[in-house]
Amino acid sequence: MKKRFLLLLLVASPCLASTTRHVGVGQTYATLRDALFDANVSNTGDSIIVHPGTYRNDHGDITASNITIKGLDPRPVFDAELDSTHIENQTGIIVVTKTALNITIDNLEFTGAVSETQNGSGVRVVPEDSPGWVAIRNCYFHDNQMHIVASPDSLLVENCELGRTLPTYTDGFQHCIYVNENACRVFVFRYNYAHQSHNGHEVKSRAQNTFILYNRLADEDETATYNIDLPDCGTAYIIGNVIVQGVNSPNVSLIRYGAENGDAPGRDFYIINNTIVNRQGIGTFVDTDLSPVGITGVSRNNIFYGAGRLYSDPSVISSSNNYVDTNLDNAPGFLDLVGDDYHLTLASPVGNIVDAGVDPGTSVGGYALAPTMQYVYDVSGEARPTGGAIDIGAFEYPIATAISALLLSADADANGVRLQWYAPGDMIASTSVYRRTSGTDWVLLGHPQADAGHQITYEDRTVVPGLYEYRLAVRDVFGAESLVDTWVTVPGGEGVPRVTSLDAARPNPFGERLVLHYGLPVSSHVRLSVYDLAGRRVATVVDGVQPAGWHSAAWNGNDVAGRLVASGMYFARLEAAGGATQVRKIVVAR
Ligand SMILES: [Ca+2]
Ligand SMILES: [Ca+2]
Repeated sequence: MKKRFLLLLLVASPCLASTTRHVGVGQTYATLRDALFDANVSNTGDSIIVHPGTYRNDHGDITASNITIKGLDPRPVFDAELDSTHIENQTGIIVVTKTALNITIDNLEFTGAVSETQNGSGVRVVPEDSPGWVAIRNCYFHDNQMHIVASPDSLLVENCELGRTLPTYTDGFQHCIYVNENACRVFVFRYNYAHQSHNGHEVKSRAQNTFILYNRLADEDETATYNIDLPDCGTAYIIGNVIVQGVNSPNVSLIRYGAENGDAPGRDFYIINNTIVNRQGIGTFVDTDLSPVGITGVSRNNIFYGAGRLYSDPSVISSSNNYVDTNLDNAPGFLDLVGDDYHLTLASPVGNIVDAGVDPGTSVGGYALAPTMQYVYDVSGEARPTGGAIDIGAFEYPIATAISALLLSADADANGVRLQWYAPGDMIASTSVYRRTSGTDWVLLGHPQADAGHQITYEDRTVVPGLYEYRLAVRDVFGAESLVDTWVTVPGGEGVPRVTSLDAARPNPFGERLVLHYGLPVSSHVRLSVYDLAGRRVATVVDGVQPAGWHSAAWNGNDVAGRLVASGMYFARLEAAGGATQVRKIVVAR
């Protein structure tokens, strides 16, 4: 008995290992359908790698659990070719059935899904009261009748674009995503760009708990009805989104809660730190008409931009610290209204939007409502920067990624000065070059443009021999500024000064580091020292033979023993050949 049992174990164990199956031209499987068939039969939690390419009329059901389908870049395209015979059972290109738990679909494009029932979907998760989860990430859906119809126990959709949905022959309601049963306990939708739903909603959810976090939901030119529809009530978190109602929306509400019944158990919703834009000029931002009694809403730290009623029933909503601008006059100082980019800028009012938010507190269920992330165009997210108090709206100002310019080179000869900087990024709004001397204030010289390699070059031919400081100021589109300062010595005609000279110290007073510039007409032994008011030498900065020309040397404020000297007045003294001596006053201030 023992022996036979061991043998069985040996035979059975290799089959328990999960298999990685490759789909594509020249791979083991030509179609996803065939790979799924084998993965379903082996039922060992397989991974299916889809190689780049366009897969026409290739669709399949997932019946086994723990399956991962991942596309390699560039993202593979599944095209159902707008043919209703190309979709199994009139449902979706990928169908997750009731027996398939814990499924991941990653980095695929879905298009052309149509069916006679008008619910042809990119991904369909058959609604069933079973305990599994489904994760859909990094996918691109467009030109399907529906993009995602799904009600697993838990559903995560992140970093996806859900574009235009298709008109149907009855001109039905075609949603970007529809969580169609309240058997779904948790639905998380984050870092997505859902737009142009034809007659439908960008997000429709009957889930018990819906989390719509850090997305962009925009009607654009389509006839989308609601940006967000939560017909069964439930607990809903709408945090950090850009929500835009377009001019062609036939139903002039943006967020709709409880329109049908109260089948989902929760009765509370939270609208926090969104930027909500109404291009219609009429309508209702948050519509709770027809909702059952006992609902409560919280609305905080939102920007409501455009005319319209804020709430159909203000009595059910606790509303505070929202910014309302009905005029479409860009009083909030948005970055790019045409491009639907509602980042704040230097023009955004401090105290009304910037630093004007409040801690939104927690939900009835104890969920912290303050945004921790923010949306990144088009399908990403990032940690929300912290700058003073929280700002109102979906974005914190300024963004964390201000342009940082670097000096590449500074060359000077008798003809002038040539400076080159590097300023990475595509968000440069302006560049300015300034110049000053020790005795003059900044003078604007010009606005050189960055070249394609992000390099900025400026030549100054208006200088006479001497010492100059140049400043490059790069301002980004958010109003943040990066400064690069540099000192340049312009030599005389021979490149050699006529007399021994020690320029005024800079900066002066100084705290950490002082730069002394001096010129030698001939090669000589040089001693550059620092003395206190009592005439004691406290430091020797230079002591050696140096060639003719312009030189600079730095003093870090340490005495001969390496200790920081006390604040106060000192003298720099330059001694060179022929008894030439120059003295300059220094002030140390720490
Ligand atoms: Ca609407
Ligand atoms: Ca702030």
